[in-house]
Amino acid sequence: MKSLKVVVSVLAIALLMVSTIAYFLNLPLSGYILWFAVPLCIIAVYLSLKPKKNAKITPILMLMLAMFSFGSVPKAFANIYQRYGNVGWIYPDGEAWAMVDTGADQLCFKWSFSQYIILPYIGVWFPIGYVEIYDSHGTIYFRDGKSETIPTSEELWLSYSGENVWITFKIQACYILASPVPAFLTPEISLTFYIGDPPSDGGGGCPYVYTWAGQQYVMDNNLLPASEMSNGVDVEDRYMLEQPLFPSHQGTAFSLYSLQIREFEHEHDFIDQVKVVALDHASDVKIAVTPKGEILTYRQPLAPLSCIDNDGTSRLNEVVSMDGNVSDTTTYFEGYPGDYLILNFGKVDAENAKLILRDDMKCMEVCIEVQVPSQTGDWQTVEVLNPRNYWAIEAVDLSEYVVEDEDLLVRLYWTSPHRLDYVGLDTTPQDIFELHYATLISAIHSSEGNVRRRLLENDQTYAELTPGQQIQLTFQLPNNRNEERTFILYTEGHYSTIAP
Ligand SMILES: [Ca+2]
Ligand SMILES: [Ca+2]
Ligand SMILES: [Ca+2]
Repeated sequence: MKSLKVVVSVLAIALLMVSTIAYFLNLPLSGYILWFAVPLCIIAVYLSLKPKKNAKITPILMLMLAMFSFGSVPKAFANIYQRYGNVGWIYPDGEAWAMVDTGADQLCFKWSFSQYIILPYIGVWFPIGYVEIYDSHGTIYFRDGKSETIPTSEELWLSYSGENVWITFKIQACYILASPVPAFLTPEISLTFYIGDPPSDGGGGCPYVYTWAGQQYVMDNNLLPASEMSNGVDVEDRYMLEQPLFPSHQGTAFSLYSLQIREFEHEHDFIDQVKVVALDHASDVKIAVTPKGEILTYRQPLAPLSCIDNDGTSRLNEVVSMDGNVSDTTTYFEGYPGDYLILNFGKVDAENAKLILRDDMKCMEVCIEVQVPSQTGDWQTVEVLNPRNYWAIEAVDLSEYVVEDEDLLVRLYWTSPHRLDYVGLDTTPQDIFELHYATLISAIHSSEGNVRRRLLENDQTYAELTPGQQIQLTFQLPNNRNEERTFILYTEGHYSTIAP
């Protein structure tokens, strides 16, 4: 026992010395060496205290160290829509500041921390932190404190171009005294920007859903679009997630999934109920949901034979493929109130006729009306679509409007501005899929704590969001045993504009 203590102590001291020398000579890997030295130190302290009465203190010290290491993480958020902006965060004795200038295609990240030496503790300072800059497509810049020394102050400039992305600047600089007691810890500082234009909804806000994409949350789309016309009455929303949603925790039989609902500005959201449904299916089957909540499967929709707008111009090229790029007007059709498209799908010799569309641009008024010819030779509206801010796929079941030996004609009528990227008709029979209702495990509101109970039932007991607030939802689902998993988010509630 005594020899073990000697070996551990000698090894710990030796590693500490090597690491100290490496640190002050600015050699790499001093952080890695300390990863081994610190636990050895703790074990050595424990072994030497064990025969004495104060041995019980050691586990408490270890627990304290662990608690400090996993302490809460302050974050600064910024939703910067203009072409230039900055956000800063100051922590006692530490400072981080970030700036995005899309005009000059430049990012700047600046930080400074002071180094402390607290006597009488003897030890070394070592950085276990990191600096990271990532956008919603991947990492732009990364430095790891374990393999190099992170400077205590730096001004970093990077060239960058791109729009409509989130950029997060993160720094964690932990200078820990290599004794069982942490002397100085700077919690992670995170600064997040949104680069791009504000959502094109005429100045109003609305709740947005974010999905956990493995590394960070990514913005998916706005929720409850029909609330714009509901005058404060609850509406239902069924949204097939467009962005990837990865498990935040993968178990052997069950997995956890995490979503966030955020409100940026102007609106006061009242969310009565949220549910997530997972649909597991083969990879050659696709899923879409109708505004009424019917789940339709499709495979290869047929393009219309013709697609003529109200000026008599063919718009087939714009709507024949899912390639909508907002900065390329040849990839979509943009309609304004009173505009329409008449689609001819020819004779449909099948029991199913599922119209699959992809559209965007949320608006304050009633939206795209889907119409078929009526008995009187007029057009009758069979469904109303409420497009969202970003491209989303929707479906309308037209099976009952198919007339044998007659061309299937569909008119899409615009009552407010929207873009249409794609429209096609799928006539395949319904495919099989496995449906799972997810269990809501928790719903953590950014200022009110767990609001899960309020979101379970449609009972007019709401979780409310005001600008700057968010709710983090965690759902549990059995693991997917099929090839693909599609998620539908159901929300029920409404939002109203806060008077400026
Ligand atoms: Ca409720
Ligand atoms: Ca298109
Ligand atoms: Ca309700």
